[in-house]
Amino acid sequence: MKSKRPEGIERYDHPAGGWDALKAVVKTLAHQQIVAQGSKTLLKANQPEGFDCPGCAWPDPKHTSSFEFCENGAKAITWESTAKRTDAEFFRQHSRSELWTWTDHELEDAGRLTLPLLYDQGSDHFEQIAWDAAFARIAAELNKLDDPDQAEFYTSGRASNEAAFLYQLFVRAYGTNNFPDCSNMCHEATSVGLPKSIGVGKGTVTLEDFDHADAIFSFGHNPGTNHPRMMSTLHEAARRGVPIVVFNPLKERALERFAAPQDPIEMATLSSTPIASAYHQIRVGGDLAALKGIMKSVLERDAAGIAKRDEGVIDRAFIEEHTSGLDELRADIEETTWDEIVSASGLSRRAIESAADAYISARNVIICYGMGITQHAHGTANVQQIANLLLLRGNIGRQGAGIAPIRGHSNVQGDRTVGITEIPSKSLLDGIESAFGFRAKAAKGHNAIEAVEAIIAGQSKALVCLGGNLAVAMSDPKSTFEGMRKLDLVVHIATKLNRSHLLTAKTSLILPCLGRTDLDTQASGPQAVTVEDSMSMVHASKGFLNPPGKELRSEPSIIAAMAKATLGDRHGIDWDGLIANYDRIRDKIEEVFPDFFDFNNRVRVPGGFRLDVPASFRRWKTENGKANFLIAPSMKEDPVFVERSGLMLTTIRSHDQYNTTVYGLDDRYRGVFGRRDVIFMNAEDLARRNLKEGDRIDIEALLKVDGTERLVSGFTAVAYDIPTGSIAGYYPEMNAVMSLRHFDRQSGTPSHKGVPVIVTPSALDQPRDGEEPVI
Ligand SMILES: Nc1nc2c(c(=O)[nH]1)N[C@H]1C(S)=C(S)[C@@H](COP(=O)(O)OP(=O)(O)OC[C@H]3O[C@@H](n4cnc5c(=O)[nH]c(N)nc54)[C@H](O)[C@@H]3O)O[C@H]1N2
Ligand SMILES: Nc1nc2c(c(=O)[nH]1)N[C@H]1C(S)=C(S)[C@@H](COP(=O)(O)OP(=O)(O)OC[C@H]3O[C@@H](n4cnc5c(=O)[nH]c(N)nc54)[C@H](O)[C@@H]3O)O[C@H]1N2
Ligand SMILES: [Mo]
Repeated sequence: MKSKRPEGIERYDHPAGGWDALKAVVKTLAHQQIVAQGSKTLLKANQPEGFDCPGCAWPDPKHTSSFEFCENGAKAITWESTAKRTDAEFFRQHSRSELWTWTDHELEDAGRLTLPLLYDQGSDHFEQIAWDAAFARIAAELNKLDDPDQAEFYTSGRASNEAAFLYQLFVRAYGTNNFPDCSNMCHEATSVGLPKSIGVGKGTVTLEDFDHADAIFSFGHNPGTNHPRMMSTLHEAARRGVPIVVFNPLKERALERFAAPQDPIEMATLSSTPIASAYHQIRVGGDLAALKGIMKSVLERDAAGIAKRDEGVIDRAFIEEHTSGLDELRADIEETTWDEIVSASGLSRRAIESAADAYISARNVIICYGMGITQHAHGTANVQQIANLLLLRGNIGRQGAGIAPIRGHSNVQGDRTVGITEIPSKSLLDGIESAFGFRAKAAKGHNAIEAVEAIIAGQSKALVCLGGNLAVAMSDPKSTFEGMRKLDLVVHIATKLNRSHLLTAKTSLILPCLGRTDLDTQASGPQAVTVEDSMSMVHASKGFLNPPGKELRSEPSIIAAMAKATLGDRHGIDWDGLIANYDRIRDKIEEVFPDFFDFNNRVRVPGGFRLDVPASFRRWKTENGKANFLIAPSMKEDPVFVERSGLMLTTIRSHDQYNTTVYGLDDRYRGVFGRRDVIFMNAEDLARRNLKEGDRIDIEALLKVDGTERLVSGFTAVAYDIPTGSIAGYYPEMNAVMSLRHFDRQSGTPSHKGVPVIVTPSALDQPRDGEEPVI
């Protein structure tokens, strides 16, 4: 007899996409009370004359003429263009303490923020404050600090280039480089790893390159959920017969098969297209080993070829002319045994050799990767091994080949390009000096982990957040929350209410801003902003919906007003002039960053323009002027872990969330409905612990980095197709088992995808003294 599955856990056999995706959109529109104005918005997303969808950073095809359907893009847009509002009455009714008891979903679902708010400790309520009074308050608090380095300025990756540029200008003029950024928790391993390998911290491919690829490799990203427009590209490639080789511990449905909602035949016949030609269910954290294994196989075959006097399989001419370090890499790979590779990756030698075959057989190869690669203690090393593998066959800097880090937030790459960085380069400081006449500080500031640690230690006293939900996105909410409550000043510029806003300090303000879909009108008329996608294309985005209220202001205008109030006429920057017409901000961006030459004209061409990525043209901006093969120190994510009988936890996004924004409680493709309190485990791992599916379990961090116990209790075990030794749970719920000290030492990226844990029957269900056991 088939055993009953836990509540809300079902088999989901449909392909990704298809009618279920269309149905999900209709449901979202209804839930957000979207009226005609809002539903038309969907048609303007990612059109040459429309706005940039805030859903992801996947590029738009050059000649978009038809609406590209994307379920999760639709969710992101309707979530922002909702008819729901939080107004003065809302905050009169609900105290801060009451709101704290709401779920993350309920907080954001209350609707768009419409008023500038100041928290009143006496009444425990947020109350409306006039904009000028808010700015005066912020200025007074910031100017009161002994040192500008006692303030932290966080950026989440939705901010436009214009907003981010003004923000970094304000913060540098104020006097610090403390720029914690969501990118520090995301693709920092790319930004730090690739410059040493290929001289630029960005991907080298364009969307057109996918049309010329002969094989595509995908490591650790889930496009069906997190960058669904990429599915059009993969769907097309699969239909052309291009092998798509996937490395992922979970069988993500969209990487298995996909029905394109744009394809009338697939929709009418309920058919779908297989996507992956080979699916390697790697152990969590096993990528370094798999990559070394593929390279080992490539080098072995090359040696065999040379012995037989053929030309081998690596690109000798390219390696000779363009690279350095192959001998060292070869020695490292030769030292790594197949036994080690097989045990660390969880894949058989044959499986790895078959991937090497696919790699060698293809003339042009693109490797795509996401958080499954970067959010590891060896995130930077992972990224560099991907670059090594590509370099072996000259797969960087020519058509149809290259490295494709799939970015997260829609403008996370742009924010970094226009100056959000805690480590300013000399050229950035020179640029600011020539455009604005002051020399900004050069000393390194704080990244995200360092900022939170400084807040917890009481060294930093003020926190300004340009969007995001830092406290919930970060590891170790217990310490993070406690730290933030001790601040003197906290300011959130935001569209929707979230838990970070409720961590009130001595002075706490929430400032409501316009989103991507909203019309932004300044003195010279309606304004457009610009963004940069994952493939370095910069284009304009113009909202057109009536803003949710009269009081809302644009992000650039809020930043400019904060700067003006704080700095007075220090440095003589004409903040009002810059805001009156965003073309003036773009002129200044161009002055600081010459790569944006002729910015205002080039961005008016539909589709925009591509920033220079020297490695795409085999210009290597590294210290030695070459592309470098780099060695990874070790394959073991965490040596302590290997010696004990723990499990490696990875944290993943459900289909119904955008980072800390929880749209709903379903994760359709994984067969989870109406809940998030589950842990995916291999049946053998359950049995070994005398557990069965449906049991309640506790998950505890194995590494007590600072002697602290970190655990979450009462989650439900779900038997799932995942390698033994690996388990998965949802972000952000699982952040409570993570220590702030567990991160990639090279890039500072938290190890969100490699947390050693132990799983035990839940203490909540254990009989206490004198109690009957719960059956
Ligand atoms: N709808 C939606 N879109 C989004 C987001 C969202 O939350 N919702 N977030 C945005 C942001 S900021 C980002 S950064 C991106 C994130 O996009 P992704 O990079 O796709 O992020 P994750 O969901 O964290 O999933 C990573 C994938 O890696 C796999 N994985 C986990 N551990 C490992 C491992 O050790 N090795 C390998 N090879 N794979 C592993 C997981 O099974 C999962 O399929 O998406 C962006 N777009
Ligand atoms: N365990 C674990 N932790 C993770 C991750 C993981 O995979 N696992 N992923 C990490 C990653 S990749 C990232 S990028 C971070 C995300 O960290 P953040 O970027 O800080 O978090 P978000 O959830 O994207 O922020 C959501 C909030 O942004 C605000 N917002 C939305 N749109 C706008 C806008 O247009 N303007 C402004 N000003 N505010 C807006 C809303 O108030 C909303 O509540 O989390 C990281 N944390
Ligand atoms: Mo991200």
